[in-house]
Amino acid sequence: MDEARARILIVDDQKVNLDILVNLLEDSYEIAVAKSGEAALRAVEADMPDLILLDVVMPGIDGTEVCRRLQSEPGTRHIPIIFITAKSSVESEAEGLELGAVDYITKPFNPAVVRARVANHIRLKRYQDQLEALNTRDPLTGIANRRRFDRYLEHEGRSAIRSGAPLSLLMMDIDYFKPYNDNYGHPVGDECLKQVARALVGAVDRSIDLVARYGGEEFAAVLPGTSEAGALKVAEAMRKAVRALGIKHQHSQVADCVTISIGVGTGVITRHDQPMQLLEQVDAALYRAKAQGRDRVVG
Ligand code: GH3
Ligand code: MG
Ligand code: MG
Ligand code: MG
Repeated sequence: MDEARARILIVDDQKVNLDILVNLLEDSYEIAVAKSGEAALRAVEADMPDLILLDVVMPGIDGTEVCRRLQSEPGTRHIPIIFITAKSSVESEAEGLELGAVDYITKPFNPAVVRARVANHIRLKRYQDQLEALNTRDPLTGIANRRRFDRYLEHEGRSAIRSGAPLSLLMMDIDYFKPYNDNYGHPVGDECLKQVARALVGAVDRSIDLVARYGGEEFAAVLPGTSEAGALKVAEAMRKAVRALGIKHQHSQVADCVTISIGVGTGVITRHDQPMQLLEQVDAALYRAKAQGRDRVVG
């Protein structure tokens, strides 16, 4: 959630209830509505809201079940849910909160109280998003950090086991970066890292491909559902993109500009420890790329 208006999904099977809440909140938020539990789950998948106002009693998948399903998925667990319902018993309220809802509002409600509670939860959601960004983004380059890479690799490893699709990994390392730093200075080195990061991210075109700063002047990428031939192509595009930056490097022994070496590996994943083994294999390929002269891709 950025500075743009927060997005709220309102779920209720009765149009009159939806209309009241939409009227109450549409001046301050981007509103989406769903008239059933099924429609709510589809709406969340299509466009992740910042907050959900969820009716409990609905035919089909009811609010309790919607909450349970969203809470059980890592991708949707963080979306705050406020139950808004005519079920006013303390037992229902306790059940809703125990399911993980952040709040429980009973009908008939006071409009000012609903607005205030929604505003509070949206504020908390913004803090949560900021914390998540701090936790998963590299502060220098702005791209994913190692924590995010490790998490994504584990996640994609699990889905590769289910799908049987190949998983490819890349490891990139800037050539002769120590002499670059030593000669041009650390701030210029930092600027170089930013430009290289941007070039690497620009070389992948699918949103499921993740490029991360793995550490120092090393980067890594997860390419789900990608064959070895596809991964070699992406790696070559990255190598060329970094060369095309034309960052002057008079102390490199391989070119007069900044270059990178890349290790590539592809595996069909059948066990949970395989992605980490694949990463070690890719690291070994990177070392071969260095030994064979740098500025190259080795699979
Ligand atoms: P090779 O071609 O074998 O990769 O040689 P290299 O000089 O790149 O390898 P080495 O691992 O010895 O050097 C990595 C250098 O990266 C060391 C350090 O000065 C630099 N470095 C690591 N992190 C940062 C950073 O955040 N900012 C800057 N400016 N430099 C960094
Ligand atoms: Mg209802
Ligand atoms: Mg290195
Ligand atoms: Mg290096």
